[in-house]
Amino acid sequence: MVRSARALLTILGFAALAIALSSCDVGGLSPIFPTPVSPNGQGIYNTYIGISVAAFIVFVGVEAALLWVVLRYRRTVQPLGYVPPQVHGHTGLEIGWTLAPLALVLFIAGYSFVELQHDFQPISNEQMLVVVSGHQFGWDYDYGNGVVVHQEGSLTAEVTPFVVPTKTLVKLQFRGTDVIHSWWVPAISGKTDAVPGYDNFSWLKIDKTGRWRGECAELCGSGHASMQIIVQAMDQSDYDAWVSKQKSTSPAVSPSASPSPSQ
Ligand SMILES: [Cu+2]
Repeated sequence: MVRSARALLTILGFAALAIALSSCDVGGLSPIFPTPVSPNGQGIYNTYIGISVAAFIVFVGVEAALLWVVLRYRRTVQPLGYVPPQVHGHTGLEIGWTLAPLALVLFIAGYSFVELQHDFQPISNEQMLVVVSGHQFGWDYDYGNGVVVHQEGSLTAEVTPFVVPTKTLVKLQFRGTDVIHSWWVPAISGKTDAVPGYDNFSWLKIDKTGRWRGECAELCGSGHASMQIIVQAMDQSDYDAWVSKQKSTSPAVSPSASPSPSQ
């Protein structure tokens, strides 16, 4: 009776936790992995799913073995004074349960390492380079053609999007101007640290138009929460129009040739 009450309480507890988690929306990023839109985001997604499946199989196997031993060999079904077979020091078992987890962990390490090399090395076949600088508190995107996007904004304010053309391999070069920040847009790429004095690299290639959210993933000071990120992918023609609009409105690119009207 006590046992079934305990089991019921456990089930109710898990159910409450599941309901609480499913309804929690604090306005941040979704706790569920978004649909990847860049090949590196897809690679990270596949790695995540692959490791999760292996972890789930191990979890179910271990729990099943545990339950089987607990139920099959429980004291009430054994004769009085029963002592189970002793396997302490069994060489085969010792080697088996050392090597199997080791092999699994080494496989996960190797698989992840290859994926990370693919995502965070400076590529050389890019069609476009953008230098992304993190500062307290915002991001600057330097396109190298005079266009610089300043991105600052909180969850409640409008965030200026970092605009990229679709179907274009964009190399991203990250740097920090004060402290360490981390550029993270889950649907596009993994977290990439923007470090003062040291450049990190990633890339993106988005085939469809749309907007994706991200945020700074490294606690960098009191305005950390305002380092929201929006990446917007536009068709090439829309992108070209956007670039010329930026150039015409940016004082750094086209300084006014006419004298100032005010003296
Ligand atoms: Cu930051």
